[in-house]
Amino acid sequence: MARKKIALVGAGNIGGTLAHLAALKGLGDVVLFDVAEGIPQGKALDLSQCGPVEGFDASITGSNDYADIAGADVVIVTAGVARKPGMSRDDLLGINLKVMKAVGEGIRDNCPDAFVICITNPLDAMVWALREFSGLPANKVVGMAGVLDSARFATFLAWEFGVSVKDVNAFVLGGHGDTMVPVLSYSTINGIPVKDMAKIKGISEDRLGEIVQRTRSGGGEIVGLLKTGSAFYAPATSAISMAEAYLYDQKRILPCAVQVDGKYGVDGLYVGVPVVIGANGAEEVIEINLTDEEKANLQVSVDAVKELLDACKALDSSL
Ligand code: TXD
Repeated sequence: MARKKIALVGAGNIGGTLAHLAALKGLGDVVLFDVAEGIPQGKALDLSQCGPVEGFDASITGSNDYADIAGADVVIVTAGVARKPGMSRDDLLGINLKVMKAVGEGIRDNCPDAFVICITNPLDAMVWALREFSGLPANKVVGMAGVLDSARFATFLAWEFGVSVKDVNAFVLGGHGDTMVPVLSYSTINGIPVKDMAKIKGISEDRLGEIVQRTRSGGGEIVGLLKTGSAFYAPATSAISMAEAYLYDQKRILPCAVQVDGKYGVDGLYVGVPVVIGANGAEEVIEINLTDEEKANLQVSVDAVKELLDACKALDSSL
């Protein structure tokens, strides 16, 4: 059986970490693509030299030519620019929208059968635009945010309760950003609802609220510390878990940004919801019962995504 091919569009901090993880986990051969000349080639060379030490023999190459992503089974997109001082949200949206157009067309022309995972921010709008520009079926284009946001939530809960992260199952829905919805009612410590565990441990509702808030601003907390960039280890790990669910047909239920048609009162939007990921990509959106408060919070998140899509449509008349 031929090896799988993993194309990473964007060879920055997350792209490089993705390549390392994909090689370590033996997911397949890796192509790092970037518009910056030398960066993907240099990282590919450096990563290839991990092979003799780690004992992996995946081929890792760098490229500035879309032809090199031809036939990829999985494409993970991190291409784009980060917001810099003085840049408005619309400036950023305009630039990254153009990047999604180039990337979408590159995927359409070279690997239309791939499973595509978008990471570029603003996530919910960019994954939607990438689907539009690539023309791929919606089940094959998904966005990574929920796995990361849930991992952050799980980390903070494990620390608070003094238990292993392995026993924490935390759930975050909605858009990626300040409006995300950490769902306490579906979060458990090895099956014990978090709210019950909080009572057992004497942890107040206010303290749980602080943890929810820290999860919401989890990305910003890291940007504040790093100063020159955003998180990249956990975002890369999260996207790799989605790639594995697809490549190995694991049917995992993961919170991902997928096109929602009807469920959760949402129509034709990309929003973070629990979805079964298997060999057919995003196979089934799972609609869970939410409390009224969670429903209202999800609606705020959906409205924020809608606003972003309207801004994208105003910037690019082909959308
Ligand atoms: O949960 C999530 N979805 C996220 C999203 C969590 C963390 C970070 N998130 C976003 O991922 C972040 O806001 C960025 O939009 C992306 C990528 O983050 P990364 O930290 O990897 O950014 P870098 O290091 O700036 O890398 C971006 C690369 C860089 O090498 C550019 O040269 C390249 O993108 N780039 C392009 N590649 C291909 N094609 C085009 N047009 C292009 N433009 C820039």
